[in-house]
Amino acid sequence: EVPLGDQSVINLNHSPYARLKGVPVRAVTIQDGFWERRRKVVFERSIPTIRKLLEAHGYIDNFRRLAKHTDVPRIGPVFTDSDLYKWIESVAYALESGDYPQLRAAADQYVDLIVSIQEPSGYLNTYWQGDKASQRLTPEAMDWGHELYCLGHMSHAAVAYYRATGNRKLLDAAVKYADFLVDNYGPLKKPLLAGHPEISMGLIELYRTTGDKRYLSLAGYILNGDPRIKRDPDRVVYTFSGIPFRTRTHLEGHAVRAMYACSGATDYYLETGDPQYWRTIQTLWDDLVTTKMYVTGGLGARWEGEAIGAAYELPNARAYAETCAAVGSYMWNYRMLAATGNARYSDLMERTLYNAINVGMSLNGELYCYYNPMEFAGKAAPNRHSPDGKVRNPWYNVLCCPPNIERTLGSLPGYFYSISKDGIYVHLYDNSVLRWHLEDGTGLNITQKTNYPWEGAVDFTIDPAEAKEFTFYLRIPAWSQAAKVTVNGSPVANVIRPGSYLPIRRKWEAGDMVRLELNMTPQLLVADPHVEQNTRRVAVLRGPLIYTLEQIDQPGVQTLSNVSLVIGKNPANEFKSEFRPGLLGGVVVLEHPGVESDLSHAPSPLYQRISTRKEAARKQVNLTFIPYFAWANRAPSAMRVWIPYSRN
Ligand code: FUB
Ligand code: ZN
Repeated sequence: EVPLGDQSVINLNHSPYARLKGVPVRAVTIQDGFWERRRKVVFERSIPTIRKLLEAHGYIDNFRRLAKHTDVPRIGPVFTDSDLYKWIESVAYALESGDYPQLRAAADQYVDLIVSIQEPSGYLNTYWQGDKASQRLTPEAMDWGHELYCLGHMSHAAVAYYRATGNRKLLDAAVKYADFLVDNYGPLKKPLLAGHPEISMGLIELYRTTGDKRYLSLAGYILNGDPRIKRDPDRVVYTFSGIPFRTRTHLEGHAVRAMYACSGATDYYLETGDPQYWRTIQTLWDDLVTTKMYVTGGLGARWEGEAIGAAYELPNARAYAETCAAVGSYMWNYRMLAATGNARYSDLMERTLYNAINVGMSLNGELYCYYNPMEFAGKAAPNRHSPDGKVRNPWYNVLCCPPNIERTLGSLPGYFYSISKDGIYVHLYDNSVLRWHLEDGTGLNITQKTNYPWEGAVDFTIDPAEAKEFTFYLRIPAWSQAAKVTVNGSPVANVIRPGSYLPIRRKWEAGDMVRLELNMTPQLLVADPHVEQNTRRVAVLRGPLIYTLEQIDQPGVQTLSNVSLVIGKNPANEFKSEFRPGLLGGVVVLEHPGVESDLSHAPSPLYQRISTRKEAARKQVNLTFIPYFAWANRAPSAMRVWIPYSRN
């Protein structure tokens, strides 16, 4: 049995540079509400169906063929082992929140299968064992072969499964594999290279779990790159590895790789306090939020190379915005939050979680987005993710995204609170009960009652085991102007600053009540003028949710792309918000007046003098916005996040 205190998503209990420590995933019970409904879908539909599909597509047989020494060919891309590892990690988190005997039995079996193919040396990888053994862990293979990437995911699964169940078979296997690397690779031995830098996060969590510092050193060595391996400059960009991490000045290359590298580097900082790492990480974070991020929190502008793209290159229809990149950003921001206690990171986590990650799984939990456009024409051309151009699909040969969503939503209770030296931080709002304790061991329960994110009021009951002075840090999201906070009915004396944690320090007694009221007035967002596609366009935000127009909700509109919003002096007040229980599982929709231009007249010249152009006829329309995460859950329909506007 792993001590409960060590069962957080990442165990920062002994991390010297972590200002905030996690709470165990098991310490928070999320109750019926927004996230519990999504998580039920994950546990009851998504995880079981992905298991069936992993079986049906032969990804588990890749292990069985080695276990049974058969000649059947290996199936799928080089990194399919990681899909099973992420699936096991998701099951581990499900087990932190409930009993899922079938999932547990299946995961136990898969763990036995996995460890059964481990070589005596410790090496374990279905692609590189057998006939390819002689080519593995060479600089060429490590560049694209995902050997270390798979070990990284194996480590996460192993640690999570060990924490959730006490079963350490997979952990022992991950340790054996890591030991093999430590014994044979590194500064004075053979060189290593991470073609996908997931490995550093995995090794550091292995260090946190075992206390073996060699894994931390190995992670640092990999983050530094080994100068003995000469790299093609393009690959240095694409893989976000192979040169010292601390020399990076901007985000570039493959978006998921960059986010995993930044997460691993922040883990390294949390353990070592290396100031050069900290400077680099901050520079890269600023680069993300000032020039390279979609309004949903997603990132990765380009289909080519699944790449981040240049500053302000944020196309709407062509957005790639892989779901995994959003998951990577969420993980990175959680680590930044732990290092600083700064609400700008938890604000971004919230934005990313509700929008860029949440959109990745359909409402029924069986279809997934790999790429996440901000605009959609109603149908897409066949593409590498879908032969019929569908945005949501049950299966992808490159299956990275679905289990990434599963493990994130599975582990969600672990992200609600953090413990600091002087009290407790609350990051996320939803119906829930925390049963944990302060740093000095004083028992503390906190209950949240809310209808968030549809309504902005959250009621907390604070129940310390004995009357105790400590600080309750309440996140005031940057999107909420004029938030109100009361304690036992009286307004707090502090100035309430959006985008910060409100520290409420007092002697708390059992039954104390805190009420947070956030301002849910819809807001219109504009983009930096350098984002050319969004010139004279607005996006709609209400609470943590980005909204969008789907053609299917606009009966009076002929063509969604001809629509614009007509905004007055105080645009926010012109929205009508309404909860529709029967729509998309129950969502607040926003209605706003707009116009549709009639551009259906006979073709006009491609170019003409402005004086000869006829103004298109315009008709008034009522526009209905739905939350972005819920789009593409009905019949195929055009969609738009950024809407042109005119002033009335
Ligand atoms: O390379 C492994 C995963 O597959 C990446 O993280 C995804 O972007 C996809 O390419
Ligand atoms: Zn992915």
